[in-house]
Amino acid sequence: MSTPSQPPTSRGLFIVLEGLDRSGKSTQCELLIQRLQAQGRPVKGWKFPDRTTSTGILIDRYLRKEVEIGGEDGRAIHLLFSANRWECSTAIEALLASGTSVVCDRYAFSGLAFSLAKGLDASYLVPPDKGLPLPDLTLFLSLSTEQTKLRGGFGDERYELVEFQAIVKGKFEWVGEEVERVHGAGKWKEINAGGTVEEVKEAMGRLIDELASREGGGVKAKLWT
Ligand code: FDM
Ligand code: MG
Repeated sequence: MSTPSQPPTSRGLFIVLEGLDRSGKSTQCELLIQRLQAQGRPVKGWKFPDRTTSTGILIDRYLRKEVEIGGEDGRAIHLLFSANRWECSTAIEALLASGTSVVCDRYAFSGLAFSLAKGLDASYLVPPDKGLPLPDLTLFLSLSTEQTKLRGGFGDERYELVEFQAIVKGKFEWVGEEVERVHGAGKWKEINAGGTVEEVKEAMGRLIDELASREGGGVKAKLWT
């Protein structure tokens, strides 16, 4: 007699939140994690740059302006941010395969938008991230430059300048179009982050529930391929 077969574990959902500083990403990541948990899905939060890994420790020092990495030329630091993702990619892939969903605060799209804003070319920037786990959905929390200014409270880290953030915002628009061109229209959704915490949470929740009802589990695919 054969043993009853286990139902196959459905793959976890890989959800990324992107947006400018002060857009409420971290709060909304937390709320999304709570929502998925309440639905009985195992879920883990992640954050890029992951400042806890070997490359992340160096990136953290770079962002806090304690060290220079390549100076004005942004190529070395771009590769380091990408390496930081690769360093974590096996662990993320294992979580997803085991049925745990991952909610990630920033990913390769920040890498692309920020480095594009420094004037580097996409043909240089995209290849290092090619083959990373592809998110099932990326939510872009969009906030006008004016609203960003009103929220204020930028810290002292590198890139935390209103003028630079405005350039990054424009680059994110291009990145979103590129995601849709390469991976299809459903993979990138813009959310108006100008509402209250509750409103943004509800708008995101609707999209996630829709994704979950469509996919059940996530779909294994690779970024930019
Ligand atoms: N950033 C983040 C990059 O420039 N490239 C990347 O690949 C990633 C993931 O690092 F200004 C930038 C974006 C932000 C800074 O991010 C640190 P947090 O979310 O403030 O830790
Ligand atoms: Mg920051």
